[in-house]
Amino acid sequence: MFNKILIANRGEIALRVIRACKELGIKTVAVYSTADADSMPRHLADESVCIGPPPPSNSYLMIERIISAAEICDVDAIHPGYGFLAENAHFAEVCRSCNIKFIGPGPEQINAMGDKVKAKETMRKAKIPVTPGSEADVPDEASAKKIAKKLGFPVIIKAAAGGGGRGMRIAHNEASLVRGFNAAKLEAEKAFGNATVYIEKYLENPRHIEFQILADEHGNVLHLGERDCSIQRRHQKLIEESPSPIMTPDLRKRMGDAAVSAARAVNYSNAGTIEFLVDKNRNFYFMEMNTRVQVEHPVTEQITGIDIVKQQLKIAMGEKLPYRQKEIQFRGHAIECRVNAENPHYNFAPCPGKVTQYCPPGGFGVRVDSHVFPGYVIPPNYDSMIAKLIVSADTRTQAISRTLRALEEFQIEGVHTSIPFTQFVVNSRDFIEGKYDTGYIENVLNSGQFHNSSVKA
Ligand code: MV4
Repeated sequence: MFNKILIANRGEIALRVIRACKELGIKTVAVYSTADADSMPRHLADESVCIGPPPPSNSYLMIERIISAAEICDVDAIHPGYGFLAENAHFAEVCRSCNIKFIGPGPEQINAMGDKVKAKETMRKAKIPVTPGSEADVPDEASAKKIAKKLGFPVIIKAAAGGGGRGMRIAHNEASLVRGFNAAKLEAEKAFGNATVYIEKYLENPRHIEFQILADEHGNVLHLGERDCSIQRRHQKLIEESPSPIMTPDLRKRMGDAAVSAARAVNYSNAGTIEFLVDKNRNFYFMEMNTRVQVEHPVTEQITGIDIVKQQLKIAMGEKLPYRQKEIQFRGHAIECRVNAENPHYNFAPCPGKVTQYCPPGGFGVRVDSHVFPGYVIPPNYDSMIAKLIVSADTRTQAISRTLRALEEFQIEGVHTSIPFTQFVVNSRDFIEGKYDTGYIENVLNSGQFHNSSVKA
């Protein structure tokens, strides 16, 4: 049993973890940078420790300071949230060596999934469909050409240490392949200190559908259904929903089984997400696994009634999952809209600063996860997400009406937000009909119907 844990994060997810701890009777320690001295997580935690100046590299990424705070406060465990150190195997290792439980999988599982080439290899061996492509690192231009010829253009070049879209290049012919291969290697070396790349057949405008899983330390693995995360701009998700408009009971069974096998293949424990690409013919391919709680986890909580963060804590305390797969029921429909402090009319430029007025929506089926309050100053140093609106209803149609109602109610003044753009998308015919893929937002912006200074006419 945990008496006290430290939350190595900030913003809404720090608050989300503190709330789960309070309900479980676990005391909390918030760590904060000087930019977050006047923040909700700091004030709601039982104790707080300043770990440095605003830049993440000098605060939320400083392993020694976080471990020092954990030792001084005598915590049993650390919850990393998402981002920052959440998928840092070295951090998980340091926690282990200091006898502090890392609330996540072990460094072995983080490593196994962090290297995307290794992860795909493991999945192939576990008979899970993976995107066709090179079965190992691609060492040089000559082998890149050979693999591309075999796959047929277009192909996509990805960084083995990447994920989330960084360091990717698409090639439609041999000339762009050679350029893309070298550019991807350089970018990967710079961004991840690892120039290893691999090549896949490029699927045109797939859907991004991911499965939430929960796995305990006793070998029990469950999936909590899918989230359709195809509505994204430059690899930043804007809207997530469950169920996916294209899901069928048969596809859910097959993808769910694959997701559970993926977790078992690496002896996983904790909450996790298996990401798939799904093509026009509903073929699905394993893409990567995220070994953390995700931003969009509330969508799944709303349709299953399961508190994923509490389950993470219980799993880390050594408890067994309290359900079997057949007991998991999916009820109704949930949609999450991320609210970012950015100007959608001006190339989505970040817009930090003081929130002079803040009045979130409410009512039946409306949940807002946010650390913002009137007078809060959004620091320029971190991600621009300031709130998540999660709406649930019996049907997708009702969830869309409720989302539009709630977005209309949401009053944020002092900074620009992504709300007007989200309203435009949720109101669009193709979204309403569930006809969208990962190219959707780009198409909406290129259509010129939403005024955006950066997009050429
Ligand atoms: C792909 C792909 C098409 N074919 N791989 C983007 C994020 C990174 N994790 C992998 N990504 C993609 N990989 C193949 N073989 C298209 C994407 C992709 C994408 C995937 C999910 C969500 C949004 C996306 C937007 C553009 C490209």
